[in-house]
Amino acid sequence: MMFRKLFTVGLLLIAFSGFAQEDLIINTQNREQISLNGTWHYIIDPYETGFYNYRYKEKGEKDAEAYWNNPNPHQKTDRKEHGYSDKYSIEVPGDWNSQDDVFKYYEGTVWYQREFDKPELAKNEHVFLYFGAVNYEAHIYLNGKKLGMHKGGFTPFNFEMPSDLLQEKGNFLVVKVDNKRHKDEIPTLNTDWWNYGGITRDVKLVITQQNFIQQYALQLDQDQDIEKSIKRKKFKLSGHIKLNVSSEEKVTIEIPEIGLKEKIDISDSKASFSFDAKKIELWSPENPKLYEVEFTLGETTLTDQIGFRKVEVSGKEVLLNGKEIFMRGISLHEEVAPEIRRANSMDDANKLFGWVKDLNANMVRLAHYPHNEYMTRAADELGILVWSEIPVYWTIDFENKKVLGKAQKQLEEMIVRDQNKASIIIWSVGNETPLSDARNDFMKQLVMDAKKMDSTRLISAALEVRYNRGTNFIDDPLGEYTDIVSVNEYLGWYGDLPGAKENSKWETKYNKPLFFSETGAGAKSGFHADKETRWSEEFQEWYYEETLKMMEQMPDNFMGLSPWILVDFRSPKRNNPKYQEGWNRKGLIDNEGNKKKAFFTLKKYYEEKEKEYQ
Ligand code: GCB
Repeated sequence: MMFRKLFTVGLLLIAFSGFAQEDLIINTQNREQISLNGTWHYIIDPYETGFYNYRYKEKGEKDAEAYWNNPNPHQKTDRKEHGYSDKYSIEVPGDWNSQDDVFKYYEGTVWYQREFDKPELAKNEHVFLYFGAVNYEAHIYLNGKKLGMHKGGFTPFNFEMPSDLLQEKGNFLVVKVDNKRHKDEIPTLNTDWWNYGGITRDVKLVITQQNFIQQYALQLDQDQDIEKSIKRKKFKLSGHIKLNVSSEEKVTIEIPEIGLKEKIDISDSKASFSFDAKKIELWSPENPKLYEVEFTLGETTLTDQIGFRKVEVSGKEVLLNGKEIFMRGISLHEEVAPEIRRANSMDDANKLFGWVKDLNANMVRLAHYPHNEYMTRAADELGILVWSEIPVYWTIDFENKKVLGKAQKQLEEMIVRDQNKASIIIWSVGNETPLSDARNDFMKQLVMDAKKMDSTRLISAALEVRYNRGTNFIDDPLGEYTDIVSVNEYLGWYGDLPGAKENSKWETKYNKPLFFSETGAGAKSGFHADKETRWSEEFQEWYYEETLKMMEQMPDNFMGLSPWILVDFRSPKRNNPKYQEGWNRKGLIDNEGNKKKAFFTLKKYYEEKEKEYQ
């Protein structure tokens, strides 16, 4: 096959050594693994009795009444005040709220426990314990020893299981999970979504060689003129690789389908590279082509399914593979509304994306936190463009430097996990954060961090509109730094009626692509009345009609929208006893899966838009 090596090897400069998520193992789906999903035991511990002694100090490691220690009594005189039992069982993955009524409104500590046998290991093999996500704070113990802790409810983490700690049989694994909200965490105390607690995503043992490929990125090089590359049928790929231990090695990257084979020299555990590739079929919503890519180190080959595409801003337009796109988007939460639980499987992803396809959308805003990896894998396969976000939402403690560190860590975990997903074209660093100097600095820093970490995607944030006497001003200072300017717009729901949209004017300070990251109105499915009656399907339909008309009169940099929201979702803030009952009703689909009238209004608009941009 024809390919030419332009440049290989170079020390990868890690820009974020201060908070780098260097240990995260990516693409666990395609690695040797043993699932620890299934039935675990639990203890509800609102007073954190298993963690603190009666003087409220963290218990000593060997304390018999620390809940990480196996409490089975040995003698009849033993005093035991805790224990794990089949009577108190819970499924993993899964939020606890949906599994038993005692958990419905619970926020606090729950201890999870299960046993497992040591996997059969060949010489030099290592075992890592991997969590897809735990909301919010997790402390992990194996056979009475602490492996570590992690904060952040929507991103993955892993710890190595030291071989001298692993027993042949009955390893006693305990996770302390705490979903209490705090002012100085991300998100903070106040959100408009349900604070589902628990081990919400897959848990697995990942078996590796002593030295293995831990992270990598492989993508179309951002610096090429994509139209020229397409014409010449010659593309430049680039990326980086990181091994888990520092060593001089060679990694081979192969894409058998196009006969590509490249050897990368690794020095000091890292390498960055670039090389040419021919015959690449680019990934797009119309043709979500994924290639089987093989990364080989020594005797071990790790495969991945990777699509290649280029997204960029050119003046007021967003180009995908050199062509202007219009984002026919929809926002969604990671929730299976009919079962009132967090989504956590490929089936769940397919169900949600089935509705997205039905709406004739080509893009999703995964609000307001990184969704599980099934979602981004499914988006890659189905050809759905993705906006992925960290939960820097509303009134974060912007003055606090430590809080910035927490946001940066979540940002990095999100990017590292999903940097090879072609579907993700936008990283968002937050939503509706209130203006102040501290906030501006904080948010600007996140934008800069995201850009440094990943130059192959657009960076944005959902900003607010300043409405004054009939004019909508887009002038949030953060807009200067983001690649596209995105705003949430609710005229006609929060303030005034939908008819007010007709004469409203728009003024934007920025000559960049303009995206509406939210717009929407509530409706109780099945409630019909005249269009001015709030909560009726007709009101919501009217809101959408007016909104879409208004969108057509936008400045020419308007390039898409992701209305709020695909499905009604649980929120503790929504307490109208007749129409809400604990649900945010802005869904186009209700919590039982029924489509409301506005679904069809937006669908029709998207059908027209699709034709217009063909
Ligand atoms: C917003 C928020 C979103 C809320 C929505 C609403 O602007 O970004 O999280 O759920 O409004 O329904 O008010």
